[in-house]
Order: sequence, then C-alpha cells, then structure tokens
Amino acid sequence: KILITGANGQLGSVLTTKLQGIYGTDAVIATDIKFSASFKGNFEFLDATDFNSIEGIIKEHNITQIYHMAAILSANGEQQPLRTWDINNKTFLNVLEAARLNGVDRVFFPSSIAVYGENAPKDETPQDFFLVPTTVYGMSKASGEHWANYYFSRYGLDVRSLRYPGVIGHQTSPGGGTTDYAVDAYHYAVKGEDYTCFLNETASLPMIYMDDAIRATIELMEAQPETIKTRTSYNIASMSFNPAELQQAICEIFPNFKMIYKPDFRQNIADSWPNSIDDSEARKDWGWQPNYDLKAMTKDMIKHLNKKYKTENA
Ligand code: VAH
Repeated sequence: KILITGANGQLGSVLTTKLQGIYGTDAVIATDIKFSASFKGNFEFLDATDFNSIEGIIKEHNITQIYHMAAILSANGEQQPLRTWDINNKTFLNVLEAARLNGVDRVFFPSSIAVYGENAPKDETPQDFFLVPTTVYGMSKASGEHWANYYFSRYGLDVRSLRYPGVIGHQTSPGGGTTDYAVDAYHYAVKGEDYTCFLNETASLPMIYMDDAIRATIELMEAQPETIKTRTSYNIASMSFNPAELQQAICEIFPNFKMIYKPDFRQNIADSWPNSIDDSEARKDWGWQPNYDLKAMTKDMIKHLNKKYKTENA
C-alpha cells in the first residue's frame, strides 16, 4: 500500500488521484493535517512531525511506498524560518526512519530548484553544482537531499527525488510558493480580470505543467533501481518563462488580459533561483521527456479553468 503525506496539497492531491487510478483507491492511504470534504478514498489525519503516528500508519496498512509531499514552501517559509526548518526536516527524517525500520520498499522526496543559490550559473544550471540556497525552504530541501542519499548509502533504503521547477496546474491552488503567480494569472484571465503579479516582468524561472510533474514522479518511482544513478535529487525541466512571456501566451487566447507588475519580497527569492536548469541526467538515466511547453500548457489550463468557472457559476 502507498502512503502520501501532504495529500491535500498542490501536488499531493493530484498525485493521490493519479496513484488511486493506477493502483486502485484501496491501495492509497492519503494523509494530511487538514481534512478535505471533497476527498474520495482512504484519508487519515497525520501530523508527520510525530514519529509514532507515521510508524503506526505504516504498520497498520503494511505500507510499501511513501510519497512525502508535506512541506512549507518558499514564500510562506520566509515568514517563519525556524518553524519551517523544523517541520520540513523533522517530517522527512520521521518518514526515512519509520520507512527503514518497517521494511518500506521505496520513498519519494520532492526537492526543488530552490536548492540553488546566487552562486550557480543562471542558465542551464548543472545537476551537480555547489548548493547555496537562500530560503529556508531551499535549505531544507538541500538537507533533505543529503539525508535521502545517506539513507540509501548506509541503509540501502530506496529513496528517490526530483528537483521540481515551479509547478502549474488547474486542479489545485498553490500553497505559499514563489511561482504561484503563474497559476493565479490563468485564474484571473479566465475570470476576465487583470492580474497584479508579485514578480517583475523579466523574472524568468523554470516551470513545469502539473501533468508532466506527476508523470515524472511516477516514472521515476517505477524505474528499475539500477537506472537511478543520482540519490540526492534529479533536475527535471520542461520550460522556462518570465511573467511577460506568460502574459503574451495568455493574450493569444484572451487578447484583453493584462498583468500589472508589483514585485514584492518574492522577487528576491526568484532572483536567487536559476532561469533554466539542465536535466540531461534524468533524460539519460530513466528517459525523462516533458510533453507540455508554454503554448500547450496555456491551452490546457484555460480549457480546464473555463469548465471549472462555468460549472461553478452555473
Ligand atoms: C515554491 N512552488 O515556489 C515552489 C517551488 C521552484 C518553486 O519549489 O516554493
């Protein structure tokens, strides 16, 4: 059986539905610290900062795989640095130790391009580069990568990880990240409203469509163990764009859509991250290939959001 922490989060909830579709609803135990009334399937309340709670669920349900999706993201994390460090690290260490002690077969750890800092090359940032993250979120993801590598090397625990770019999807709202502007902009455009963007128009960042991010996660977890050569975390990429390029792509469908630029503290976070990343190792080791570029993502996002707002206003 598969345990997902943070199952009500931006990625966790889409991943839960996808895994239910592949393995069957009964095979997936979705957990979070907040309940979602619309959730369908097996849900259990879980505060992953409590080791005994995690170990209890693993034993009760004979968990063989864990997707640890719970974390405080970059922007929210900067409002509460010590709590973010504590929660992001304690939850992952609990997952690793409970997995090791209870024969869990495979663990997924979501890392992020937020592990890179100002010192790294901005374009096509290489997989192996000295990490100097400047957000607590990025620091916690960089330390998580090292813990993943340690549990693999010392205990043989099969931990796998991806450095997600900014993830954009229509299914869920983002939760306190620096790339959330790209999701919000589509919602405003579909509602016919202008969008005030918290980054400036030239802030280029690596991004990925939700469907590609979820497919990459499952492809990585289903890959033969011997193909996984990187046990810290793999870069994956699909596109990079800045807010002006997003506005242009949306205007091809909504010509009157406007973005107003009012950068806030999140601009400093975006400035510390790469513009684009090199994901050649993921392509070589386990065959990563993105399907969506900015044009295809924009078409699909607007198609789904049009439906969502039509049914909501029906
Ligand atoms: C964030 N969405 O903005 C996350 C992600 C690369 C960005 O890590 O914090």
